[in-house]
Amino acid sequence: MTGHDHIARDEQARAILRGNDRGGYTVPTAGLYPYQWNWDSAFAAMGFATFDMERARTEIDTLLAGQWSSGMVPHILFHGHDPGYFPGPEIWGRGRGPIRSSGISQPPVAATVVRDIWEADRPGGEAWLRAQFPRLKAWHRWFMEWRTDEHGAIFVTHPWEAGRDNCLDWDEAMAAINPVGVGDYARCDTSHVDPEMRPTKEDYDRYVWLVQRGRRLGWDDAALARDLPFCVSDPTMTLILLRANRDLATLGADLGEDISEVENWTSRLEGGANWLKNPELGMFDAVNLNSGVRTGNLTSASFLCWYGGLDDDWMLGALNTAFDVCRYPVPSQDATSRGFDPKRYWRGPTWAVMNALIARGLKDTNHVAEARRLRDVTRKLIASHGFAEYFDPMSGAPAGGGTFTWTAAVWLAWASPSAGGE
Ligand code: 2M8
Repeated sequence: MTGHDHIARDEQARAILRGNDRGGYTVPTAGLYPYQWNWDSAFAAMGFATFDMERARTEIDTLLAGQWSSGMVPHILFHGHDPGYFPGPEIWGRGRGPIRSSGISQPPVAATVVRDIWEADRPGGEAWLRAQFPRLKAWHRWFMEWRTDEHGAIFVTHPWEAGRDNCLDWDEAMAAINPVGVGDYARCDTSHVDPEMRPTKEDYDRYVWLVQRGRRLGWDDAALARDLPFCVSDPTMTLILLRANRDLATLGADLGEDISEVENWTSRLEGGANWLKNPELGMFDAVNLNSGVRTGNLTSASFLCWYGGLDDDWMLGALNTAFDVCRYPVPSQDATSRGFDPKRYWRGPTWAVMNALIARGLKDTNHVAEARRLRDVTRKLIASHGFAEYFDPMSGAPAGGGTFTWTAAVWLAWASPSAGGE
């Protein structure tokens, strides 16, 4: 990118955020995802914070307003009804929160973004932070209560919970589910996007079957926990919560709160994160708790180790390999592996949003050159191929939805030359 080309891109990115703004919350992209998604919203706030701090604070406030009394913050908030998305509120059921929602959560990026927003504008944000802190703490407590395995790693009970819907990490656990009685349903995603870029019908049968089961049990955590047909410890959740929890402790200390409980969670999560390192193969991978099998997949979530504060030489070598093999790393699935599919969603494509998290971790653990390299390649990717949902790691071809909120947000906050920083 030369000269002032990025100024036009910045303007486009801001226009995407404004265009996807539905009044207090931002949709990931019009059509394909017409509601408020949890971690997308945290990234939207990060993007808004570069030009409209008040709007950034509102985004977080609206997200956390959907919190259930258990502390869980749902992965989708259905503020209205849009027949263009499946499965919508009528499939998830009434749920247990003040706003109609899904019954599962998503990666808790929010506390980290709240810390960024707070540190960028303390005078304007104190009352807001005081309101968000107890909500964030209750949400983290819910993870520790209902989603922590015996080692301290966070497990997911539905592939949608980790946000990496159809990644190879779920294959074994998904194959063990027999989606009996799932019935007929009509998907909407494949009318918005090329089916080659989306999960398969076999995947969707199981996604829907798991939702039907949760609804039948009234989304009651205790009832659900008695037998979890899908239960996989996951590096995305574990490493993101680990970092978010440290950020929550910093926020609590700033507010003069007692943070001992939060610090205990951090120690537990550190144990879990270390346990996710595959002792034979070297990467951080997922573990199917129902079979005890480690998945052995090197995914973009593996590279979140630095984001979680864990330094790792093996992973640094793997990052260099990803740069050698792909024009636009980091692929969501190791591009040298048999299961790699450069177009299909979380089974190969590069996601700018994951790159932003990976680079942030690299920078914080003093791998400044690698962080810069990843930023530069992501800058080139977005500058040449636009604000797509995800990209082919070999050619850079855009895939999935367009005018995507989180891609625009990470451009503004990190990848654009205007974002500054290293
Ligand atoms: C994708 O997931 C949704 C279900 O939650 C879907 O495919 O319908 C994932 O990429 C997820 O991580 C993301 O939050 C969501 C909205 O961008 O889309």
